[in-house]
Amino acid sequence: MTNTARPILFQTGPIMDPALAPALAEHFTVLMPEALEEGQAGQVRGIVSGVGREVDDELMARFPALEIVANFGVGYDSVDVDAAQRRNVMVTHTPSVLDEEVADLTLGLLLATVRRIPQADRYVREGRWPEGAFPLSPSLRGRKVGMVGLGRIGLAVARRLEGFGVPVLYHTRNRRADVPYIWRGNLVELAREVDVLVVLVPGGAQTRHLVNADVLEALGPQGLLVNVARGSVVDEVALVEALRSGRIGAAGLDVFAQEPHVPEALMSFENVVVLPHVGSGTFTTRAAMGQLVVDNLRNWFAGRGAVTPVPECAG
Ligand code: NAP
Ligand code: 8YV
Repeated sequence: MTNTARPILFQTGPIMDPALAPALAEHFTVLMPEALEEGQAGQVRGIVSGVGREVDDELMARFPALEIVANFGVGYDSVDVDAAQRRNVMVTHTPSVLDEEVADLTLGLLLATVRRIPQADRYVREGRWPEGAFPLSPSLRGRKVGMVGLGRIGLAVARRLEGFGVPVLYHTRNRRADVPYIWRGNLVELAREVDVLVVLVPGGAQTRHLVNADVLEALGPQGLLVNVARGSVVDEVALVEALRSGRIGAAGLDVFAQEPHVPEALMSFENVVVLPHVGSGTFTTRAAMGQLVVDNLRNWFAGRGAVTPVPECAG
């Protein structure tokens, strides 16, 4: 039978949505790591987690009454879903509500990288304009874009790219029958064929270093890499080397392997634009994500099941 008492949740750390804490506090007792007292672990029925904070078997083992892990974010690579399933624990995430926002940011990052917008801004602020005009930049005109991943967000990016008048190709494991874009089953072949790679696949073991030295080599000296997925998807050492040797032209990065640490080497390149993982980072979209976390937890504890379970836990 469902326990209807005010459920106790463990939150793995701070989450960047001002509305989330009060919304959770309305329905649940939320314990932060520093507030968890001896003897309370046995009462914890849910975990609220966020990107970059591991929810592994060891953490779940601390909470014998655990029923659900609600992840604030669509990407749930920091949650050990296999371990959760072995423990009969539901895992939820926040798909769809952030697609358009992340797609906007992706286009912004792409344009910022190819047209060197942050560099031009620095040029003006540093008072260098009177010395002469800002150097000319590469162009998006006449170039092809290869999507690495064409799911919810990738598709929203591809649709925007149609408006920019550039051909779109994509690489996924499964060819989609419902899109007009050309599919390539081999990522190196795709990289050879396009000028820009936009990475939007999930993180985790399956995609670790999917974008490796061979892919970067194939992208070529005029090629541009945009990564909004997870830092783990790109071999950062290979990326630094490709930039150092001019084997690729530029990179725009919203995500990194060891966030919030960004390798000094990456920041030393003038042709690299770095962002602090802000793909979904607006008031409205973070609030929508927070609301979905709350809805998942409320539905679950009311005995109505999860609203947006991760695919492994659905059905
Ligand atoms: P999604 O709808 O599940 O789409 C994932 C896409 O990746 C699918 O097209 C899938 O196609 C493809 N894919 C999965 N594994 C692959 C592999 N091994 N090789 C090639 N393609 C693969 O996910 P989404 O909602 O678009 O989100 C994508 C990711 O973006 C999230 O998981 C998250 O990590 C990241 N994200 C980042 C931010 C940010 O702030 N920077 C915000 C939101 C999301 P197949 O299954 O056919 O391979
Ligand atoms: C994060 C994200 O959730 O949804 C994802 O997978 O990467 C982002 O939306 C956000 O940065 C909060 O950590």
